[in-house]
Amino acid sequence: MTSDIFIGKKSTAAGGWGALKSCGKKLLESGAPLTGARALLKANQPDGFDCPGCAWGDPEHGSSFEFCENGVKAVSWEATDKRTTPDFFLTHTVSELRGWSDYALEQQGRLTTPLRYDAASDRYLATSWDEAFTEIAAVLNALDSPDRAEFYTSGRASNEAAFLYQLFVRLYGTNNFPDCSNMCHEASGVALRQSIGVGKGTVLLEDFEKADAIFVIGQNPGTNHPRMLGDLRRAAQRGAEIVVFNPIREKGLERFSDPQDKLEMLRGGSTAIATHYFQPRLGGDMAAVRGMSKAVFAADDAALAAGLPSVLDRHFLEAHTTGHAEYRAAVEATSWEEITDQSGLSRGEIEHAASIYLRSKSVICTWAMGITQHRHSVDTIREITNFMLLRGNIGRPGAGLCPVRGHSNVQGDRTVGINEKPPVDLLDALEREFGFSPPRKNGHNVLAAIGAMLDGSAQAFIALGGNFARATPDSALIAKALSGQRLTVNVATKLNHSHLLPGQTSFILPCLGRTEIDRNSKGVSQIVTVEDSMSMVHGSGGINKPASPLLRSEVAIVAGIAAATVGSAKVNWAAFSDDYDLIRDCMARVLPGFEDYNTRVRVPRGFHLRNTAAHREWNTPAKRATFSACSLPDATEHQQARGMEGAFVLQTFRSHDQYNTTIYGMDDRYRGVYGERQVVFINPADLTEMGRKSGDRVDVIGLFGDGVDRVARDFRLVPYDIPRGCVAGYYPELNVLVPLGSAGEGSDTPTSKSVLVAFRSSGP
Ligand SMILES: Nc1nc2c(c(=O)[nH]1)N[C@H]1C(S)=C(S)[C@@H](COP(=O)(O)OP(=O)(O)OC[C@H]3O[C@@H](n4cnc5c(=O)[nH]c(N)nc54)[C@H](O)[C@@H]3O)O[C@H]1N2
Ligand SMILES: Nc1nc2c(c(=O)[nH]1)N[C@H]1C(S)=C(S)[C@@H](COP(=O)(O)OP(=O)(O)OC[C@H]3O[C@@H](n4cnc5c(=O)[nH]c(N)nc54)[C@H](O)[C@@H]3O)O[C@H]1N2
Ligand SMILES: [Mo]
Repeated sequence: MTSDIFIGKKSTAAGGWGALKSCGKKLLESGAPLTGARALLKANQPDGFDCPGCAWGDPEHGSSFEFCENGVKAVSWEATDKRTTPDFFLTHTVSELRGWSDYALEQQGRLTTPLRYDAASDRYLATSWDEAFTEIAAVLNALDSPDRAEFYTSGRASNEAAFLYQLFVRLYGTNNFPDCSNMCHEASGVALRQSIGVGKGTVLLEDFEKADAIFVIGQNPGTNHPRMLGDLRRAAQRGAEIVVFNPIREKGLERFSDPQDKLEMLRGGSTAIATHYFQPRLGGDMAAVRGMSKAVFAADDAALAAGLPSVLDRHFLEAHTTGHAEYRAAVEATSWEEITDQSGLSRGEIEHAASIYLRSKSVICTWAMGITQHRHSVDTIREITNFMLLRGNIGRPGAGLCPVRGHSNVQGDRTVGINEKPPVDLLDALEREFGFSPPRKNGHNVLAAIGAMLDGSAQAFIALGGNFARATPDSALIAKALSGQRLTVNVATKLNHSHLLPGQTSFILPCLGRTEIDRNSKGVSQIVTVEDSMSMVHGSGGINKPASPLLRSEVAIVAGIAAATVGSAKVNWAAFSDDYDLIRDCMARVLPGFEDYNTRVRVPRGFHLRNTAAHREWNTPAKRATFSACSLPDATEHQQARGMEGAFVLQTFRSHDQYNTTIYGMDDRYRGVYGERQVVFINPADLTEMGRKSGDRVDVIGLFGDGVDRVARDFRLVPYDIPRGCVAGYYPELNVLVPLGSAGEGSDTPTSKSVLVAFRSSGP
């Protein structure tokens, strides 16, 4: 890697020719351009598969296909011709592979064969499915309590696989369901349930066609939800105001050329997305939103004093909410000094943002990880909800709350029962349908599971997808936790670092991806189902030939482990795995809103799961939308950093060339960084003040103050448009700095967007 070309030209607009060029390149690199291209035409189309890229909704009247550069990467990543065969494992020991990068491991291609770890040779060796299932069952059944096993889920698993998985685990006897959503949108679910009685967003895709203003807070859709840019672009073109809150100026939020718009592409044109761009400090959004509410209340006072109508939706507040007066008192008790210091925005900026809210009849607010991965995320999301309630912006067309989910089926997995705190109704329904007593005690989330693995109380770890070792905080401790297990099992499509920390008995079980044809014993191809961010549930059927004849579907693998472990007296696992319609028939009886499931997922675009709040029915204890009246956090990390010599607050985010822990390439085109991931974005004035310059190499040191040494070595400083005192760099390389002990209050989500750090020169 040459040392002086890593910062290059930033793209002038997201999408456009750069995106098309990148797509062609990805398809060619995948080694399967035809499979890839054919697959793309079927992504997010009624008779194709659900794109494994993100959870954004699909349009009602789609164009010939929903183009998306990062969808192309996700599809070609899976459709690659490369294979990680048993021969590969004969040539490389596990210790050697631990020294490889995330990128190099997944570059080896698709896993082809069930593998078992052989400690004597330190290698993974080919094994049979039967041996794997028998051994896994033997270890699970030898544990002295089912609560000693942890069952992780990553949000790509289909509804059918996830439903069978939770059924198996509950029959086995535990609710230990650490789930990727614990590290993702957990705070959204918790906060929304408290405020509006349902832990999901209230909008549909068509609401984006009707909104007068869309507030996009703490989210980078140009990279992580590119199809959302199309909806934002159409909204901007018809005059809706797009108001962005993001500490970093993200290219994808500024301008977008839609590769589906031939004229725009020919003219090299692009559409401005953000009409207003505010750059709060990290963790400053709750203060910013409170400031906007303060401005709204002031505008209301002024209107009433002038004999004009109230600017609040007083009828809605009266008929549908509780706690409004207490909230108003809390807002009035918060000074502008506190608000501006914590948000990092001026009073003028906040009042300007509030004026947009006030002149817009219908407002949508969307958010993602910039909001959910802080200590006070639950309070922040409740504050956003407060703000939206003031003018009745929930439960009518063109308005509402939209937490934009991450993994393509993370919302569905929760809906069908992957939940360490299961609702009583679900357990009762399982009991009725399958005739057993599910465990009633709450189980472990991600952080509790890690704690149990570290203190030895958990002894088995099974992962339905994902990359637990790299996605979680404090990477070094996680390595210890996983390798100390009696059993580790990873159901996966590609090799990753989690597989290289084997417990005493360890298996890698290779599965079909979503793009692949899944045939049953009669040769009939089966579909699975998924739920998107807008609660649309629809079918997904693969079209590519499986990467290896030995692969099994996630459903079949779960059924195999289950049959061997808990037997088939209560559940006919073999029948389920041979006919997913039978699983869906059970789901229809167990899950509310899933009636006629098999019929309704087969219509184009599927069906919508009814959202009570969207109909202004409030499932809260007060049976009303409930304001929260808490105070701002005492000191966010950026405020703490000010009192500490050389301290900064770091957020860990995604480059344009990665899918979580999967690294597609070394570039971050929209941010102008090429061929390098070990970078830290920093304000130029901070750089100068430290006596350093662009490209300097530094070690980043954690300042959590719990006595644990945390260092990320050899990172390069990149001057960037980011507030002073705030820095940013990529996940998962920086996860070594995220402390296990720092978690969201009420959500228990690692605080990946507010980590206290300092810099020192790196060694030679
Ligand atoms: N191509 C691609 N698509 C993906 C993924 C991927 O890795 N690659 N991951 C999927 C998953 S699982 C998820 S959860 C989503 C993630 O989607 P995002 O939430 O967009 O992901 P991040 O890259 O973490 O980006 C966080 C954004 O929030 C901003 N931010 C950080 N802290 C703050 C803050 O305190 N306040 C505000 N206002 N903004 C802040 C950052 O500057 C950044 O723009 O994307 C999903 N889709
Ligand atoms: N510091 C920091 N940490 C974070 C975050 C952050 O922003 N900053 N974000 C958090 C978030 S939002 C999330 S969602 C988590 C993600 O955590 P995970 O979901 O655990 O991680 P992924 O990187 O998505 O998992 C990638 C692996 O999944 C496997 N895989 C891919 N497709 C399939 C499939 O179809 N089936 C199966 N069985 N396996 C498959 C492949 O083997 C691949 O290596 O990370 C969290 N960690
Ligand atoms: Mo996520």
